[in-house]
Amino acid sequence: MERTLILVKPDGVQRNLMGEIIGRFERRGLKLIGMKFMQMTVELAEQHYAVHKERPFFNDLVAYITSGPIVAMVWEGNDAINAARATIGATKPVDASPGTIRGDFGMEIGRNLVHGSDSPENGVKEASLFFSEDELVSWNRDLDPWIVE
Ligand code: IDP
Ligand code: MG
Repeated sequence: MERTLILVKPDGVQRNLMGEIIGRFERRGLKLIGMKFMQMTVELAEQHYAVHKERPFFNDLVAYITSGPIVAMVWEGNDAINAARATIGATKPVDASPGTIRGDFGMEIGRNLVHGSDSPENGVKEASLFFSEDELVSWNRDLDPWIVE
């Protein structure tokens, strides 16, 4: 079972797309195990995006992700990483397929609405950066036999 950290970035919140974006993961069949509405600090943003520290866009990225509140979530499932990234679409919204979140709602790479972890290891690591283990909920979903074989 994989975990992925999903963020509705500040543009998603400001554009009233929270429900729309969350609904896509929910309808896909991923299982929500943690959620919070929060303001990221610069410290957390720098930790979360540490791999991009040397990139020219790093400062803009930190400014963007801390520019307003976000929704942080952990979703669980078999192949949760790939499923979530397919639902999110390509990093550059103009290259993202219609039907994906970025392909349906985005225009620019610096306003691409949503974050999803890129590997199972990073899913676990990023989830623990935003959530303590006791903030994650283990629960039985009655629909599971209709979603998971
Ligand atoms: P991802 O979000 O699809 O995993 P990454 O390459 O991990 O994409 O980049 C992290 C975030 O950094 C992107 O979602 C985007 O917000 C921002 N970003 C990536 N490349 C650029 C760029 O060339 N210019 C501005 N922002 C960028
Ligand atoms: Mg990434």
